[in-house]
Amino acid sequence: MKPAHVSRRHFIRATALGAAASLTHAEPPPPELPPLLTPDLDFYDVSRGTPKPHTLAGEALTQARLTPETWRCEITADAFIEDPHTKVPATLEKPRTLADGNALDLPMLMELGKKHEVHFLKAMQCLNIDTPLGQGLWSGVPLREVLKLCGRMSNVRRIYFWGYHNDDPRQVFKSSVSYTQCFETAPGDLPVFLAYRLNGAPLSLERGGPVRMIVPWSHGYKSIKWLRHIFITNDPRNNDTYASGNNDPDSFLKTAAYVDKALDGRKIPVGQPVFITGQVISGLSGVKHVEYWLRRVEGGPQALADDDPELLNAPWKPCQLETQPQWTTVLPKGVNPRQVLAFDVHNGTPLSWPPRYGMCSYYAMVSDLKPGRYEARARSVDLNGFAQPEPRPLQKTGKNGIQVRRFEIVS
Ligand SMILES: Nc1nc2c(c(=O)[nH]1)N[C@H]1C(S)=C(S)[C@@H](COP(=O)(O)O)O[C@H]1N2
Ligand SMILES: [Mo]
Repeated sequence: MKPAHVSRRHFIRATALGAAASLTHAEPPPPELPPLLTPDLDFYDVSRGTPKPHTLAGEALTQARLTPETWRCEITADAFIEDPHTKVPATLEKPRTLADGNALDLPMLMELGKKHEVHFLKAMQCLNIDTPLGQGLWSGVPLREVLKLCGRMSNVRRIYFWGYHNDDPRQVFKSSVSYTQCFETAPGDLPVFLAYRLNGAPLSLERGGPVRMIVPWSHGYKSIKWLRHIFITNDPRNNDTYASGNNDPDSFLKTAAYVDKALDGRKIPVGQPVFITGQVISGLSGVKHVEYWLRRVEGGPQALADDDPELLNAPWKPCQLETQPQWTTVLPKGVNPRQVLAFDVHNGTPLSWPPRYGMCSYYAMVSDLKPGRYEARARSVDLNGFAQPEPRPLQKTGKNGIQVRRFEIVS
């Protein structure tokens, strides 16, 4: 996408809104939208463990090696074989262990960052929670560069990793990627990386600092916080913590529109416009547009399945996507938009909008509603033309059901 095209589109959009506003002078400006970069501590926190690792302090925190000075990550190889899954074990020329005093530490990782640092704008989304957790600019070093510190390796088919878990094996939260996903990133595509900064500042303890894994294309469960062990194995099986929860542990982020809860239960005086707002995540299949549907209802709430003919044949209307910002003013100082993965290296704007595996806000304004009860729904349509939640028959690869908010117009 060329910059001239982007700015022209924005110009048209702004003018169209402006013209509408001047015709009916009572119309309010577009609603205030949340920031594109969620502040670190405003993320919705999804952490297991008792106590939660980020509540540790003082001596306990140091013991857990969760301060920048004490952080260490071991890198070892799986010495076991298990017929028929593995016939020869994985090997690593130079494992990195606490016992040998050569485990990966923060200065080593930052040193690698001088040459290999990557930045990625990622929406964090739990596979099992129907609201985005936040979006940030994550910075760090690709996992493949870190593994190169261990010399020659052989018979590796999967890379497991896990975080601090109160030294209680039952609390371990672990995940994995395949050898190919780790090492064979297409040029300009998205590598798995060890993140040490979020929005330009050191990663907070709550977000998984000092160092967390980021798997750009996946739901949050792959992005292990308080990273402390990387384990290469010749076992091709996925042993993610989420695999045991009946999820698809190799799924991708889903294209999905979420509707803000603020509309729920509101009583809006007749004559006042209604804003439907929310956020849309661009998953594997991208976003073509977001659309909404208002349904007038009598009495109490009634469920409507996502494949109900009434819903499928409803008069869905287009929403506006938030316009792109001036990226240089939004990104942290020192991060050039042209260096951000999935941004155009020439003009510094995302290759798609919203960026792939990122999100932006959308909104629609409705006026002239008659008094009564209403249901507001929104859904995304992906670049294949599939309306949410298609094409999946099940939700175990990530929530993207159609959300509903109920409000009333009162006279
Ligand atoms: N060590 C560890 N990493 C973890 C988790 C955890 O409980 N422990 N939760 C995971 C899940 S299920 C999600 S959705 C994300 C949430 O990230 P956030 O708390 O930064 O929003 O972290 C992931 N990483
Ligand atoms: Mo999650």
